[in-house]
Amino acid sequence: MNNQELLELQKNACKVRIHTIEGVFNAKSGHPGGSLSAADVITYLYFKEMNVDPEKPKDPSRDRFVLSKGHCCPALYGALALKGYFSDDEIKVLRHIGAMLQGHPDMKNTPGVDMSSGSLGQGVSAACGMALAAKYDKADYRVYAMLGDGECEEGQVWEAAMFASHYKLDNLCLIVDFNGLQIDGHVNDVAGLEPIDSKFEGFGFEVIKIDGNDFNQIEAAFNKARTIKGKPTVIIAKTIKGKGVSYMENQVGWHGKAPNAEEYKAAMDELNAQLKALEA
Ligand SMILES: Cc1ncc(C[n+]2csc(CCOP(=O)(O)OP(=O)(O)O)c2C)c(N)n1
Ligand SMILES: [Mg+2]
Repeated sequence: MNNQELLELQKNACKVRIHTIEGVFNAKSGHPGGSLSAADVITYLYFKEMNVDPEKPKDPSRDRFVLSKGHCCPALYGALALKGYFSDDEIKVLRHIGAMLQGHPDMKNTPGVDMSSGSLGQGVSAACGMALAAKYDKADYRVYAMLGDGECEEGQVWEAAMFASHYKLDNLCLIVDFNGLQIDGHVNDVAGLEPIDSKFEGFGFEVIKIDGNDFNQIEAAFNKARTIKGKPTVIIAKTIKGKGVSYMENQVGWHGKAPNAEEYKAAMDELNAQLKALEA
């Protein structure tokens, strides 16, 4: 990608992070850490990779995205708002009673959300079903699903992985947001996944490992994934949990906690400074 494209993606990712903090602060609850780690990949999907149109959120030919780690919806909502699926005002009432944007994605009420999720492990199975449906329909849309590394401790993920390679779902691309942390601590201390690449290879996947906070690597990975035929692809995206808000980075305590007023100001000051530097 050229420098201008890179800059636009970086600005959008920064805006997605600002929406994330804004939403979680106003909700007084939610999951900032894994939303911030995933913001770059989600931004890339909506602003470069996927064939989607906010004017036609149900277009049968659109690419699909399933946020299997549904608790990280503040980043998804941020990207959808930025893309024009709904107004920014919705972000400010995230998780409020009666509001459209709830604590986990709801496909029935939120334009742009292709699958309800939040029960870890289930979204990836739904994504497999969507990819198989595309094969039956001879449709050429692609299906993307993002999982957490902690989520990969769920047995259902591996059942879905087996299914995806059995049915040669080369229209399916999984992304593991490998930030090293889950709810209770380090993934390695809870139930380690390594070597995750040979595990997925053993399950019949093409495996691509990248720095998931680097847009050039993200682009190369998605471009390669589109060339893989006869098997599904997984992108292992090494990321930093809390990325962009320095006091949240790599801190397990920011998995599922809202910042207080002082912390909110510090986070917004930092992200707004990043945005200003990109806009300069
Ligand atoms: C089936 C299920 N069990 C438990 C939870 C509670 N839970 C929410 S987030 C989380 C940890 C997820 O860690 P990870 O997948 O690494 O997410 P990230 O680091 O990206 O936030 C857990 C256990 C859940 N949502 N679903
Ligand atoms: Mg994690």
